[in-house]
Amino acid sequence: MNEFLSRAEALYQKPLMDLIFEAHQVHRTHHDPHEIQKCTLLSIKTGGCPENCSYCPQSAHYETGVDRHGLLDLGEVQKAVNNAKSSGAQRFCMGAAWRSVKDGPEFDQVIEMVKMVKESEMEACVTLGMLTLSQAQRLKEAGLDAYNHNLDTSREYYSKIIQTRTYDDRLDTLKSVRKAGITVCSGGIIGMGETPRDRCALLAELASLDPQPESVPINLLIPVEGTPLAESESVDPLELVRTVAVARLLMPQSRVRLSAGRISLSKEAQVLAFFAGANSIFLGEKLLTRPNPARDADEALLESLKAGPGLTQVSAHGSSDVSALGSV
Ligand code: SAM
Ligand code: DTB
Ligand code: SF4
Repeated sequence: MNEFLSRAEALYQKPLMDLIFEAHQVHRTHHDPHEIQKCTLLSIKTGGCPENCSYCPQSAHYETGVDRHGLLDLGEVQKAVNNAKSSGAQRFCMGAAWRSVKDGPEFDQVIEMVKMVKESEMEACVTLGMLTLSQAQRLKEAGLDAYNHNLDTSREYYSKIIQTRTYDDRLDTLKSVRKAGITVCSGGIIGMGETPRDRCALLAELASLDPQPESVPINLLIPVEGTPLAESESVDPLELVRTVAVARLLMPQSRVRLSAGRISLSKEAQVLAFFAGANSIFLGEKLLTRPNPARDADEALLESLKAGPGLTQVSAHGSSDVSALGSV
């Protein structure tokens, strides 16, 4: 852990150009720099959660105006799975606002949902709160590929954000997930008032998991009215880029997901985050309860990564044929 922490701190403080250059080189050695994984999110059980995570619109501790909804039925999930598949999603992630999984008919229904996702040949991921080893084993048998459970922030800052369960509870769940042979998806949030040192400590904590998480979601706080973090100061997008770059360097093989908060980022900031090592996003106009970029904005984002436009194109100022320039 300490070795990762000192590395993270040294990297985070580097001149930005050096940091992203280094991160991009490592990115290219381990990943196809042209490929961005497309994931879709579905909230299968919304609101009324007994935990008090200070950022979360779904916590029952705060008045946030989120409409509570019990577990979706299988027909509703099938529709969402079909839509995701036809829009080109590779991974389908389902989230439930639970403190922990309880054995019984609701968990049985989630098992059926996982099987549905697998039948449509997408990767299946769920995030259901805390989990025991036997529950993880049942999810694995149903075909689950990944379990998302975030550490969220540094061990030191965590108790300022959540008081209803501990950092070690989270690490225990990740242990069960790993032991059951499910891949680990774990990351955090930036913009909750943490220091750059907290960001480094979070990344060091994730990097010291052995093996390292296969997926690392980096969420930018979406401040939600009614939560204790509603008035949080927004983070400079370049701090997010730094965080992504350090994640890439500490965890060369992991997929780094630019998760919540893309809606507040320019196309250019997102492209810079991809250059620094992010290679996964959520598509679709809603995350769990909060908005995500519109479909046309994301199409434009992904299009902008492809080969450059032809040299003859119509600009706002009319036709500009570059091949004609030489003859002026
Ligand atoms: N209840 C489960 C749990 O906490 O493990 C799963 C759902 S929970 C909503 C999944 C993750 O969403 C959280 O760990 C947090 O990182 C992220 N999240 C929730 N609210 C957010 C917000 N307002 N801004 C950014 N990320 C948020
Ligand atoms: C993750 O790290 N981010 C996603 C996913 N894992 C489940 C969730 C983001 C939620 C944003 C707030 C909302 O939509 O309610
Ligand atoms: Fe509940 Fe998860 Fe929200 Fe925390 S983040 S309040 S556990 S839904």
